[in-house]
Amino acid sequence: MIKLYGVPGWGSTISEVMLTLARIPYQFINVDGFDQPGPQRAQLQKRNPLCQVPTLERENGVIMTETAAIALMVLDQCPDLAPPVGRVERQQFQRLLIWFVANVYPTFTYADYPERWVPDAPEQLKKSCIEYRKSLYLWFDSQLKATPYALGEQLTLLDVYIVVARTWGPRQEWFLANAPKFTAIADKMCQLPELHKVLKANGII
Ligand SMILES: N[C@@H](CCC(=O)N[C@@H](CS)C(=O)NCC(=O)O)C(=O)O
Repeated sequence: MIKLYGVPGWGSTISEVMLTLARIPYQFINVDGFDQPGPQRAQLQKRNPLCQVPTLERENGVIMTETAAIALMVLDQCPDLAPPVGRVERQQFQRLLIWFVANVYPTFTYADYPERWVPDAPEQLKKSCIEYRKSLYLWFDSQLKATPYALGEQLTLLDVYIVVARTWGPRQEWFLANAPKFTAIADKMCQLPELHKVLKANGII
């Protein structure tokens, strides 16, 4: 079985929800506290030098990191979780998947640990990353269909980012006031019975 190293509610939730949708079994290994020196960090760093969650270890010992790569791995087994080849929605799926991890995710890398990057002005870096992230989310929301999912009637792995990231900064109230489609998609995902257990375990519902 896949071993999934993570922390409830953190980025590992994205991979947990993806695996759950694809009905791929996994064993969750809680590495809470991994961002400080200690045994949890050592356990993770051996597998992923970036020391980030999610980090997956496959049955054959192969390590998988990066939520977008994990999405592609899941799609190999469950292609229905993306729009079909040849549909215009597929390009939008590919674009927004990579766009999110290339642009939004790094704002957390810098804003969550600003003292690592700018020890003399951590608060300034944190503030500017959070403002930049808001501007990214405004554009992202404009790209979503929300009928009822991000790309239309079919649930895709893009929707997984939305339901998880809605609980992170700038937080639910900001999304409600500024990103109505993002909010509607997250609400819809929260209602899916097949996601109840995993979303609850991660403090999302
Ligand atoms: N590009 C990675 C980002 C993963 C990531 O930044 N995870 C955060 C938790 S939500 C983390 O592990 N942060 C600790 C750190 O960057 O030191 C992905 O898409 O999986």
